[in-house]
Formats: sequence, C-alpha cells, structure tokens
Amino acid sequence: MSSNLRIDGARLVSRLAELSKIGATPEGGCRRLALSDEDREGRDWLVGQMQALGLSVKIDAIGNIVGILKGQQDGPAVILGSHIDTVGTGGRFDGALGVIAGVEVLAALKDAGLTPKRDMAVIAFTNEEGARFHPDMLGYYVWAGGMSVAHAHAEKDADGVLLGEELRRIGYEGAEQPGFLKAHAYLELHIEQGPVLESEGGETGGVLGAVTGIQAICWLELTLKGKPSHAGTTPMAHRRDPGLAAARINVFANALTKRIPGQLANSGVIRVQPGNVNVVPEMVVMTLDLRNPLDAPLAEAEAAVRAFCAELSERDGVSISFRDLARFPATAFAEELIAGMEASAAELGLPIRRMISGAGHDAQMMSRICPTAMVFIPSIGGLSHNPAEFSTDRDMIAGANVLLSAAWRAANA
Ligand code: HGY
Ligand code: MN
Ligand code: MN
Repeated sequence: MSSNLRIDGARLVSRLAELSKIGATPEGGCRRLALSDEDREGRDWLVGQMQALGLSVKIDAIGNIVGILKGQQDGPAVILGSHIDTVGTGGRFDGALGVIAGVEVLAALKDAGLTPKRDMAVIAFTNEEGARFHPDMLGYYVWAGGMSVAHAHAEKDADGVLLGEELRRIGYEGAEQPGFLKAHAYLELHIEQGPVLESEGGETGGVLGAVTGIQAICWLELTLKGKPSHAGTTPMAHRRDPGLAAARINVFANALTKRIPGQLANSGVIRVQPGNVNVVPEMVVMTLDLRNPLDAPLAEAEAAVRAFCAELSERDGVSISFRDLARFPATAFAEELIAGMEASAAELGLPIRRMISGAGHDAQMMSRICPTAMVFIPSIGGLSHNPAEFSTDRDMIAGANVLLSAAWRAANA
C-alpha cells in the first residue's frame, strides 16, 4: 500500500456522528432494532452515502445492503462490513463503526485515485444483533447459505410480526440473491465490547486487537408451563410454579460457569404470564445465552441444562420445552489475514495484540465461505450493549487505518 495512504479521520468521525443521530436515545445511545423505522432511516442514510460515493449499491432478498467499488479485474471481492441494527439499549459504535469505516476505506481509495485489482465492497448486514428476530447474524447466515431466504422471512419477533413483512414494509426486500457477490476475503472493524484492550492500554490507550476467532454460541428459549393459582390460598405443596422453576434454572446455569472452564451463561429474557402480583404464574418464557471458547464444554453445559430441566420438570410439576434460537460453533479466522492486520498496525506504528472475540459477529458467518479476520479497538470501561458504550476518535481512526491497509493488501495480493 502506498505508505502514506490514510483514511480521512474527520470524515469518519462525522459520518458516525450523523448515523448516531438516527435512533438516538435520551441516554446517549442508539436504538435501531432490526427492520424498525429507525433501522429503515439508518439504511436510507447509508444507501445515500454509498450512492454519493459512486458505489454501485445493491440490496439482496434479506435486506443486506451492498456497496461495490469496481476493481481492475472481475472475480471475488474483498468485502468489508458489519451491521447498523442495534440492541434495545444499544450504543453508537457497535456495528456502525465497521460499516462507516468500510465506506471510509473505499472513499479514501477513491480520493487517492487508486483502483484495486479486485472488486471491493462494504456490506451492512440485516439483523446482526438478533435482539428482535432470531438467530443473530441472520443477514450473514443467509448470505453464507446457512439459512434459506424463505426460512428467514418466516421468522417472527416477540409480537408475532414476520421478518419478511417488515422487510417489505420498510422497502428493503431487494432483488439480489444473498451471496451474489463472491468473496475473496472478509475484514471487519469492530469495538471490542469488553475490558481487555483498555486494560492493556494504560494512559497511552489505543492497543488494537488482532482477532483470532470467535467463541461458540448457544441461545435457547425455554417455555415453562405450570398451574395458575391464588398466591394467598394455594398451599405451597400444591403449587406448580414456573416462576420458581425459571429462577432455579437461572441459578443452575450460573453455577455451571463456576465448574466448566470458560463457560458463560445468562438469562436475558424472562416473560411471566399472567404477570400479576397475586397469581402463581401459568407460564414463563425465558432465554439462556450460553457461550464458551470451545465447542465441547459448551455442549457439556447445554446437556447439563437439559438434564437439570428434565429432573426439575418432574419435581416441580412444570412442563419445560426448548427452542433453539441460535447455535454457532467456535470460529477460527485466517492466519494470513490476522498476520496482515498485525503487519498493517506495525506499518502504522500502532500497538496490537491477538485475542479471541467474546461477542458474536458477522465475521463468524463469513468465515464459513472465505478467509476472514477482524480488528478491534478498545471499549472504554469495557461497556457495550449499553448507551454509555464509548471509543475514542483516536482509536477509531487507528482501527480504520489498519482496516484500509489490510483491505488494500488483500485486494491486490
Ligand atoms: O450477541 C452477540 O454477541 C452479538 O452482539 N450479536
Ligand atoms: Mn456488533
Ligand atoms: Mn452487538
């Protein structure tokens, strides 16, 4: 790469600020749930930015937005990307940084009058978060052939609204077949969303992460059914209380994290029906998010939960049924691309260290179909999925310059 090629840092920061205004929350974060009106507004804004940059913009049947910069030769492209949908209590950086940085990389190449050997593209993938529709990373999963368009369109949110209907409602059911653009490599810039890089940065800050892979994920939805009864008159021994069973399951899952190395567990959704103070509940729908850097211990944790529920169901007289919401194996990224990120950081005089990702990312899907790698920047306070999520302009610009250098190398290798 011409050694003085850099992104336009001010333009990167101001574009992120513009996108952050869409779905802005009073707490200073963003709420752009997948396929909501706020997501549509963000999509419209992004398409406008890509068109103004002269990219050829295509939308596929699951709503993935693809901006393409033509290379000198036809063939598989170097793809950059991430997502612009957020969780309900989202921040300004999760996902948005990777999409904005991808647009900025292509803009910097155009400013420098450079045409890459290969096509390059930036993609904003639909429903990465999985906060509204399941599974997470759905847009990528369909793109990578893991899920059919029809199956994805039939997914429903908690209110029973169909994904396909929402996609049509916001005008983003595109004509392209997901995966229409063949990938030579995929690179993603993302905030770390945890405390590691910040803790290593000290006062100088700014240690970047060369991501070696992503941990395995298992999301389960459990429906527990008991017998609704009067909270004052029903003797304890006669109760079949799914609320109590749900609490026991949550505690059991937490105990697993103390005996299975690397195991993480939490219950992010607990919906109680009828949800009245004086009624022993009839039904509880709850989720478990189980993760582990390794597939085998994660499988052990899931089996332990299922066995515990079978025994609990007998003992508490509560029926318990399971539904898979997401299930992705541990993912290893491509060594030559990881080394490329390290080389780019070294060229730029930026400190970088290898690490695994605790969060799932679109890159987890792309690594099924092409060599993939990610670069992380520090999250201040290790916070994410929280309005106070924050990364510095300096670190964003550093990460985007590493992305530019690594992408340029991959596009011309
Ligand atoms: O849940 C995750 O790890 C990602 O933020 N979707
Ligand atoms: Mn993300
Ligand atoms: Mn996220």
